[in-house]
Amino acid sequence: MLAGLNERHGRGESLSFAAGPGGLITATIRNAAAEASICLMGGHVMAYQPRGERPVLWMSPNAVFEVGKPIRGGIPVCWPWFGAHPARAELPSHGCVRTRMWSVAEARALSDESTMLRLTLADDAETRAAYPHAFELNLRVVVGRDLRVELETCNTGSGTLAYSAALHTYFAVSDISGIEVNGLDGARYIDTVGGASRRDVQHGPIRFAAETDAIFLDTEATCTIEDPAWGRRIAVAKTGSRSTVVWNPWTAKAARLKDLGEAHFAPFVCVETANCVEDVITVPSGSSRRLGMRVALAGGPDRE
Ligand code: TA6
Repeated sequence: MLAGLNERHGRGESLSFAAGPGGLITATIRNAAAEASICLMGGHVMAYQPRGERPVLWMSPNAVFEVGKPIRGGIPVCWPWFGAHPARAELPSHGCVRTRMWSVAEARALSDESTMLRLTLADDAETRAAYPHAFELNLRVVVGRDLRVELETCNTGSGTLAYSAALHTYFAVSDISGIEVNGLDGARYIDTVGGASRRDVQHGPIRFAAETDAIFLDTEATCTIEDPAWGRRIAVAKTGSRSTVVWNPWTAKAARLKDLGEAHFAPFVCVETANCVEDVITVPSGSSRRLGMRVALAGGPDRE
């Protein structure tokens, strides 16, 4: 399989496929602007690092790399539900596609500084048992000076699709207690810490001093992660998304997550480009919708 993938879609040094962590087939992209790795399981962007910069995405040192198990870090693709399934507790959290093997549909060097990989996943008996609809998902990843990720949902069935989705991105930061997230001032949100569902409105930047798990609704805002200790700002712009989820487990929840651990809650923050809760998406038969994110580094407060 690997030989076939490299024959059909390999692009020399700039894009190759190999067995990655846990033997999972992983695409490695290297171009003049950046490096990235993408696991075919889950269509999961695991790493992204512009040349001369620190890594932008974070991966848990205790992440599990096994077929059928979600990967703790990078950009998990949550679809067609977000969080716990609304009616069936036995189904996995965050949908049924982040642990499935996706196929490589297209690979292209757009320039010597930009490489595109498109992965795809269609419904099968397993997905239909959890979500009884026909669909085709396309995940387009463009790796360059910035990172663009777009999840396209195509309704290939006869009925209307209704789904929630998220690009559940783990961003690498110096220390969660020293950063802030801007862009959501005035946005309505649901505080879901401890299973709550308390609604409120955000005032000013989001700072972190405890478990934070907030679903911001009806917002198309670009968020920025200000990291003065690293002198950098990560801008997360989005298209086709009306929800943004901001999450850090802090100590107690991190300790309960075997693939995370109490010692590792500080170096990341999740800012997730999503459509969930009342921002659920409906797609008529034969139509499609796209959820997109563009991640770019800019100078932080201390850098030009
Ligand atoms: O995005 C926030 C959240 O829904 C949290 O409640 C937490 O459960 C996190 O996702 C991670 O979920 P996972 O199923 O990947 O452990």
